[in-house]
Amino acid sequence: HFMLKEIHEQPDAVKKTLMELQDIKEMVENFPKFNRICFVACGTSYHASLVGKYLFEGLVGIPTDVLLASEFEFSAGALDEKTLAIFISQSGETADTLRALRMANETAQTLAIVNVLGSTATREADHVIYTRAGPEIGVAATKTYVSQLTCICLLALSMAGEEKLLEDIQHVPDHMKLALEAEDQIREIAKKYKDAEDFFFIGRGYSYPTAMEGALKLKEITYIHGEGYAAGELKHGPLALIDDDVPVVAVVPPGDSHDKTLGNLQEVKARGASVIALGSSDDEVLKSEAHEMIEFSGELNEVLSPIVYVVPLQLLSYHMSVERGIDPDKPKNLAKCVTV
Ligand code: F1P
Repeated sequence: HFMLKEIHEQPDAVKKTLMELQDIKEMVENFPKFNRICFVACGTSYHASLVGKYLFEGLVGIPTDVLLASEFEFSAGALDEKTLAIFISQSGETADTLRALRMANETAQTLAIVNVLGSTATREADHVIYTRAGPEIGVAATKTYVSQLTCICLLALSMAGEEKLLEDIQHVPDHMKLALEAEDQIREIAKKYKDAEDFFFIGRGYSYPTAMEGALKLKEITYIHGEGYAAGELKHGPLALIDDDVPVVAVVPPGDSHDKTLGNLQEVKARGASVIALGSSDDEVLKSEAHEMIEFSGELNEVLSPIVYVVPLQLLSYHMSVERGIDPDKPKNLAKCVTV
């Protein structure tokens, strides 16, 4: 399958994206002082944008909105020349994204982060960064997502002058290779849970968009209902849906969000849920709480963790899709590029 091939190409895709660093630094040097960032995107590209909000508000200190392109005309508010509107799109041809880009071009500075060379968004935006993941054939986005995340990190870290994290990000492809080694374990997990009708994916902070992307991948190629939820929101209603038939995938890297997510994990376990946890191989407490534990190096900074932690979630959906007799390269009702 193209999808599996592209999942395995991800360390190389990120390596290519990392080569954009010098160009991004030069672009940033010539930027005026922006007082607002506004990300606009659809689908998987929207989840990459959500990570951007944590980076720009947490590290650069610029107020940042993230808008679904289809909602842009209703909720963008006032954009002016001090706003940088960032359009994230694999194809650069998604109709909703292009419509929003054209509206933003009237007032704001626009930047398109796109994979397909010469696509419409790259011709119409004021600034362009290419993700350089190579052509993506799989309908469900995988390697272009991690390349988008890498681009957004390079941009935010350059604007924030975070030199240490810019060094750390060079090691991300190695962390991704290690994550891919969990494939046999993930195939077994996929076999075990393939008949579940509902899944929850939970995380906090940088891991919340990862939870949403895990749920979207599941919906796209297995047709199983998956909810991506901020772990702290569970107690505001959705806990009522958790019982022993609902597996909960918990994204729990070491860092600021760790202890609180662990608390939420205990809440879902108390309702009988099976917990599939993603966390550090040093995390003995998490291991003792989880029914299944997918392990990562503890050295990885939480800020960079979204690029790596999504990998086993893509593999999980892929293998569940195959186990259910579905062709993950031909998902029903999903086109590679949505031009309407
Ligand atoms: C956005 C998107 C993809 C998804 C599918 C449909 O596309 O939602 O994330 O995988 O292909 O379109 P794009 O604007 O990033 O090209």
